[in-house]
Amino acid sequence: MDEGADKSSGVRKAGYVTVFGKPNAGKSTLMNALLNFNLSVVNRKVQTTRNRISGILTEDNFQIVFIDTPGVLTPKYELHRYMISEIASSFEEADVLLQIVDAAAKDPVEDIRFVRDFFGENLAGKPLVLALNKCDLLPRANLLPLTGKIADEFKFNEIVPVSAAKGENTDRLKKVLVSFLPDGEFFYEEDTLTDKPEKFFAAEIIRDKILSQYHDEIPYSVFVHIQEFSERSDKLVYINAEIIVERESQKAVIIGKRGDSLKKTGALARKSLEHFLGKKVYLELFVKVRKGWRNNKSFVRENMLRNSPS
Ligand SMILES: Nc1nc2c(ncn2[C@@H]2O[C@H](COP(=O)(O)OP(=O)(O)OP(=O)(O)O)[C@@H](O)[C@H]2O)c(=O)[nH]1
Ligand SMILES: [Mg+2]
Repeated sequence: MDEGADKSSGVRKAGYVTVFGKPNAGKSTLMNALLNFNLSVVNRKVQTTRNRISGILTEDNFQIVFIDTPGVLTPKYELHRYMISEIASSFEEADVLLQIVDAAAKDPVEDIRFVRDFFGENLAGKPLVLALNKCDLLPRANLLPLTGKIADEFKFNEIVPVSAAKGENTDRLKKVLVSFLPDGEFFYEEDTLTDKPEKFFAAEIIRDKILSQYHDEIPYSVFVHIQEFSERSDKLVYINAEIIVERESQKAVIIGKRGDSLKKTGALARKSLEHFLGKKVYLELFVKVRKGWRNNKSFVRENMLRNSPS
């Protein structure tokens, strides 16, 4: 098998790889591991990723444009329908499909089936690779029987066991993906990491702090809108963001007594933003209520797209 691009011939390979699977399977962790950069937000909670997010990996003779996607779920809200449409559109542009499953989940075979059935025909006609993730949590003796069972039930071009969190076997996965890339010129400059603007990641980083700080409905009910993102100098960025929630009671929780909770969110977010942007950040946060926004089609379409062009 031809593994990787042939250096001596100078032939370049380039293509899009869509990473998809159930919520919390480790899609964002895996993309970050392959990029060697924490680009996409990772969180213990499900439904962390809501948009498709490109992460570009360029090495000597190949360029992979990874598309991290939201977890596949039965949609209950307009927001979910938007998330599903993001996954579907990233299948269209994909050259290789990379399904990922949590190997340590209760029933990984059922999880694979759920996603395969959900998209059916959309998955046909392209190389389909399975990353069997979280192998660090799986007793060694269980790996072979599980791989065998999956290979019996489904058609995959390759099944690669990995631990995205520990970076185990991700080099092997990368080689497999490169072997399926078409020959072609690079899409982006070699030092490009993503096609999403910094402003998008700023909103994600702020939302991540809220996901980690709160439980129940709040993580799912929060939308972060960046009102202003301006470089005040080459060392300082000013960010003004609105945290939008669905109910007054959620607003009160996010603000907290004397604004303590919001201050904590702000301090944590500022630290991560400074790390991500490599600059000092002056951050202002405001909390607003937009009743039931998750089920408001025009709000979802308008704001998800406005936050996340491309
Ligand atoms: N032990 C272990 N944990 C992992 C591994 N990969 C991811 N995780 C953890 O699984 C959780 C979910 O990871 P994410 O990368 O956010 O999962 P996702 O599939 O992008 O989730 P959504 O965006 O919500 O669909 C996080 O707590 C990760 O740290 C792994 O290989 N081993
Ligand atoms: Mg994710």
